[in-house]
Amino acid sequence: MNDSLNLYTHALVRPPGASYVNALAEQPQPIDAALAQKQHAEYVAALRETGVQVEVLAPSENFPDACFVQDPAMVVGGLAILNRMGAPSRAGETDLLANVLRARFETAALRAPATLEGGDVLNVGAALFVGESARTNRAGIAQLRALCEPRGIAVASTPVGKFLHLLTAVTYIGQGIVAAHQDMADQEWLRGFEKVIVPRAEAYCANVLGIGEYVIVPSGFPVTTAQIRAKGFQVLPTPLSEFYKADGGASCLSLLW
Ligand code: CIR
Repeated sequence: MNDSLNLYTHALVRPPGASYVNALAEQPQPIDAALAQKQHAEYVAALRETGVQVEVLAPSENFPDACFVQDPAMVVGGLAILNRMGAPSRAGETDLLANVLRARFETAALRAPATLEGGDVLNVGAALFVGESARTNRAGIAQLRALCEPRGIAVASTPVGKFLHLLTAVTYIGQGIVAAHQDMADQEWLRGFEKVIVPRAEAYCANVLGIGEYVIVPSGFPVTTAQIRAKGFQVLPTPLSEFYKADGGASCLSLLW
């Protein structure tokens, strides 16, 4: 089993704009855009505390969900992959990131009929586990596999069931340890991992962001936070209530490499 840390050095982020109040949400509730912007700034401060270099992109008013930069593109094995979003309202977000990534990386774009969002990709270093979800289809997973396997990165897939994305329910915090929602933790494909089991009452805290020895977690989830701390990680609790309202968590707000 892989026991490495998530050794990222760079993060791209995009603060929410005023249009963020119209973000997609499974159970919509009023969003405070100004508070979301303040929380995003605190999140950027937490990212900087981990030591990564953070590039802050301009907010997008045309795409209310564009702060969730994890979804439209990702960097794997030195290749920037331009995803094809499963949510129609988010389709244009990939183009917003394409030039930023083309300036730095070789790029490859997924093609129709593929759909794949970065929130469905659990990166554990030498392998990716990809969720088959309402946003990510089999063609997307097959195209991702064709790009990754020649680069020595294995791609396995798993259904995400009731969750929006795979990372809604399970995230890799490093050293062979995942944070896994209690309803996901028994899955066969997670057998080789040590687990922080996230109780249903703290479900939002299954989506955490491990960077080196640090883990950014949403504030307000003491049971999960204590378990992660007990594994020896430096925990950075960060208020994310306004992102919770739009089904986005700590990992969704960064595109890392
Ligand atoms: C959406 O429904 O697409 C956004 N409101 C939330 C995206 C969260 N992203 C993620 O889990 N990677």
